[in-house]
Amino acid sequence: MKCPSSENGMDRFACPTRDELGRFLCIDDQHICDGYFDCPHGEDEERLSCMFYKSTKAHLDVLADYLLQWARGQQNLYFKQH
Ligand SMILES: [Ca+2]
Repeated sequence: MKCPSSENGMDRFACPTRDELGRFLCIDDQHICDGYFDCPHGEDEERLSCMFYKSTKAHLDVLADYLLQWARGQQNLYFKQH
């Protein structure tokens, strides 16, 4: 089950279970772990997967910051040398 991206290009995720009509629901990235049940059984607010999701996201943010700083450092080095 693959969800199409939303209009603004954000990733969307399919809930692991179907709703009462047998449909798979797609929810936006931002609706995961936002405190509201968006999946039929509230899987998007599952405590363990939220912990995993949040920590993964936090790690990615740290990594992105690091890469940004590294890239800036490389740029500074480049400008100093030339
Ligand atoms: Ca939610």
